[in-house]
Amino acid sequence: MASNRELVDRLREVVGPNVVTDPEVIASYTVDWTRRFAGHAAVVVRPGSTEEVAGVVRTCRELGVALVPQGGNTGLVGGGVPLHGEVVLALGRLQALEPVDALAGQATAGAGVALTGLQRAAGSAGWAYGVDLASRDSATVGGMVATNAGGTHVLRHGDTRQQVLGVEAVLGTGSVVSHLGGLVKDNTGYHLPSLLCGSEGTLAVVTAARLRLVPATAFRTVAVLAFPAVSHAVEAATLLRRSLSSLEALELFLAPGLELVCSVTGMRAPFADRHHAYLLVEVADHLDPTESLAEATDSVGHLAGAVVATEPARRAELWRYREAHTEAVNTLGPPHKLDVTLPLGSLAEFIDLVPAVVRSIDPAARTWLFGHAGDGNVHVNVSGLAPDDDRVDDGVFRMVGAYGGSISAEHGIGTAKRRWLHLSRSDSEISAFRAIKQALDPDAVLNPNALLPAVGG
Ligand code: 2HG
Ligand code: ZN
Repeated sequence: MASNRELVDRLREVVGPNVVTDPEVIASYTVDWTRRFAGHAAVVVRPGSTEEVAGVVRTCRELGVALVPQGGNTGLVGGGVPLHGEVVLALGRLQALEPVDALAGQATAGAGVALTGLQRAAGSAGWAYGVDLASRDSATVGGMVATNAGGTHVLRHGDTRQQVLGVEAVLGTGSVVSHLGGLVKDNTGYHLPSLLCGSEGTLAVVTAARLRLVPATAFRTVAVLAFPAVSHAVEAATLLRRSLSSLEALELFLAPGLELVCSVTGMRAPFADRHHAYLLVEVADHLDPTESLAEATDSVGHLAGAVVATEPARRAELWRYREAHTEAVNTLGPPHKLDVTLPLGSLAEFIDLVPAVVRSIDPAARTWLFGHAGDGNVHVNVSGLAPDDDRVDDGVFRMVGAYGGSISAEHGIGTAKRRWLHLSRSDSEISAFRAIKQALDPDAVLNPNALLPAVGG
């Protein structure tokens, strides 16, 4: 094992002054956004090109030092922080954003480009990017590919995997794979972009991606619908999916979460009365979809109230009721975030039952539920637990498994869920994962604490 001095000197040969050793600067790279996952590092390295990333990976491999790739550090499962003193490979300097290929409707973006930067570039070329999420100002292209980020528009455009036509990446061996031509039809063997999407930095470091863009729409309308029960909101979501081709988002939140958001942000509640469940509906189209949204909403059963917004500032306000859940829950201390998917037929039952299951494990814990109703994806946030107390995580994941759901819908496995991977993946799938890891990262240089369960653990 190399000494720290040797490591720093060797990394400086690759990236010059972009090796950070100042503990105060390093501190922001070693803890995740929720503060649940904190580690330590002696070195943060900030390469400025794919070649430099390759040099860093080769150097670390040679010296037997592990790396944790990090984008905007917006991950929620502890997959991007150095839990055991790994070198942090910070990719924020990979800012290249080529002019949008307006003819193809595609963009090539460096790993460090923030989602808002990509969205702006697409918009100024008359296109849009199909993925959107609340952490858009900090989340980066590399991190979104590595975690196969989902977000609020999966219903219409799919997750990140469905946007990625090609990637450039550095494998754990240090060799560079690059396939950024953007051909839509290209059946020439294994599809590495699909494999690397969601691989959480365990197989390769993504340095750039070729992304498909989607049509930009001129009109957008947002409504928040109120219901007496979660099952009514889920039924409404299905009806709206069936009747509205302009549907872009279907988001769920509940009364306690809305009240917390209002008390943290100072916003007024959207309705004078308290309702149990709320569905945020967004439609977008080339022609104004407001009328068709109103018609579809008319046939929704058990509707207890509706507010509608077409004007951008009011639309943003309605979105804030839903998107501010994350920051509001964070004010209660580091939360446990259990991002799960249920088969739609069980979603309402699960949401109704899970707070009591959590309370039965820890009476002091509080459960906050919100998510993406159209995808069956609910974010079970639990406050009032010690960061390393995972009894509630265990109980909820087992419940999800029993319903035939997934223990990770869109945030990944990271370190938080690796010991429960077997609830969603069979032994032979996990063995196949290990064989792929062994082939692309034979010396386990890349993100050793994420995704795959510890051997014997
Ligand atoms: C969202 O849908 C994000 O807002 C974050 O996926 C979810 O904070 C969370 O648990
Ligand atoms: Zn989400």
